[in-house]
Amino acid sequence: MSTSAQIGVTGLAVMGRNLARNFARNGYTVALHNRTASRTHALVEEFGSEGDFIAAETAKEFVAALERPRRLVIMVKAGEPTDTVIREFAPLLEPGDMIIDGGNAHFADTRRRERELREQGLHFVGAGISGGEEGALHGPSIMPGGSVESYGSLGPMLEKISAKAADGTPCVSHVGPDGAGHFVKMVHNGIEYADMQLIGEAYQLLRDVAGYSPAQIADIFRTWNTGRLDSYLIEITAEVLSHVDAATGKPFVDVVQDQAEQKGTGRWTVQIALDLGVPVSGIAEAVFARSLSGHTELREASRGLAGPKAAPLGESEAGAFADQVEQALYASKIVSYTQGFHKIAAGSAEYDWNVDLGAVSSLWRGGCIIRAAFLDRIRAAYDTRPDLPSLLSDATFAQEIGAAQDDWRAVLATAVQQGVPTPGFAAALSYYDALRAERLPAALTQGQRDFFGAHTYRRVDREGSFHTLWGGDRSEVAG
Ligand code: NBP
Repeated sequence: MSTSAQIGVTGLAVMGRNLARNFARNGYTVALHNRTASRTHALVEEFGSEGDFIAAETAKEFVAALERPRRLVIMVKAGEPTDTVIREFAPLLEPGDMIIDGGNAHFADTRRRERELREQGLHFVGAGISGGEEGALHGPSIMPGGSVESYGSLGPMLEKISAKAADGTPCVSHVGPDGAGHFVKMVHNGIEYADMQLIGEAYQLLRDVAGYSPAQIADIFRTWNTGRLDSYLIEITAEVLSHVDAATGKPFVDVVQDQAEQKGTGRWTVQIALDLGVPVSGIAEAVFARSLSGHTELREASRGLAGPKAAPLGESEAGAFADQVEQALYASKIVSYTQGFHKIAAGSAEYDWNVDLGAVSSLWRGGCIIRAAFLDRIRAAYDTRPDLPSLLSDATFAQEIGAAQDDWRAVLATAVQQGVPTPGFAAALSYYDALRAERLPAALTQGQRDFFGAHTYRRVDREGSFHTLWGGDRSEVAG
């Protein structure tokens, strides 16, 4: 068996197979392994001409085929299978070797695995990979964590196989130690949930309020895709909306069941945001909206509930309304990204990762599902001011969202009057209004807590904590 492979991939389902082909197409010799050997042989049979592959049937053969330091990519189902594979391979490796987990692992698992393998002298790189199977083959966006040393060896290879932004920059960089890469991938997916929900709300408003057909809405999205909303998700939305079902001749979107699932990374984004105390309300609404859509019996039982009797817009008003929806969508998108980047900053502070937010926006500019022209602007905002407290503190975004707010409010008012659910738009606007508010009702909340639980409160005019004797003479004492 040759020992000339610069990289090995174990786990050759859609993602692993395409990633292995991508490495080979870029001139690397790739060792291949899969639990079920037939997948390994099928890859070589079908795509062997694309580059140099070394097919291995056993873990021992696979490890023996790798040049040192070994670079071994795991692309198996996230969770227990990843631990099983690590247990199988780690004893066969030597200090300095690298295990790269390209699956959608929970960042806490990545932290644990990195710690355990570091004790054996091995580098463990939790690498978030986005772009689906097409991205894996033609260039994904890659978010590697792990040690700086491992990136020194692995980075140039990842840079070669990654997507490139419009300016030619590879969509990969070292995100930070241990679980930082998988954490950032998780937030990427949370933002993806929010982007998709906001686009869905825009679609439903254009359909139910403005009365446009799916084909007309596809054209509107195509127009939007030439402006500041230019992005992969807007582009594919137009494709999906203009697709006609061959069997019925109906718009494709009308023959698909309107139930979506929420799982894995979207849910984790919200769960961990709660742990960190970061308000990712737009992402949370997107996860809940998918969850609600799946409660078919509940929805069936609620069909008879009363709704408003507002008339839909006339043809002449529809065009102006579509322009307002574009403003609402863009403003809500700014808020989603504001929340997502806040969450990354909070994770980075909690785990001491020192994540460069500008670099994250840069590596999302190509290859991944949320790739968008918009990310160039986020990059510019962090380049101008790396310690930006929030994207909304950037002068350009503040100006844009300010300019959009009248239309944003008008769209939400119409949605409410016409009974069209818009949880993403509404959560985004509430977040914006809450951040800019002079006073929030949290003062009343503190009063209530002090009343029923003597939890104490702080005053605006003096240091210290205080308690009011609510059951007595209502005088104030030090808390
Ligand atoms: P799957 O997530 O469907 O996993 C299938 C692979 O896992 C097969 O190679 C299978 O081997 C292997 N496997 C399983 Br299942 N249990 C195993 C075990 N106990 N020991 C060894 N191997 C085991 O594959 P995928 O869709 O290609 O995704 C791979 C990873 O990439 C996942 O973590 C996924 O979340 C992530 N990801 C996927 C996408 C996407 O668009 N699909 C995008 C980004 C990230 P077998 O052939 O012997 O059954």
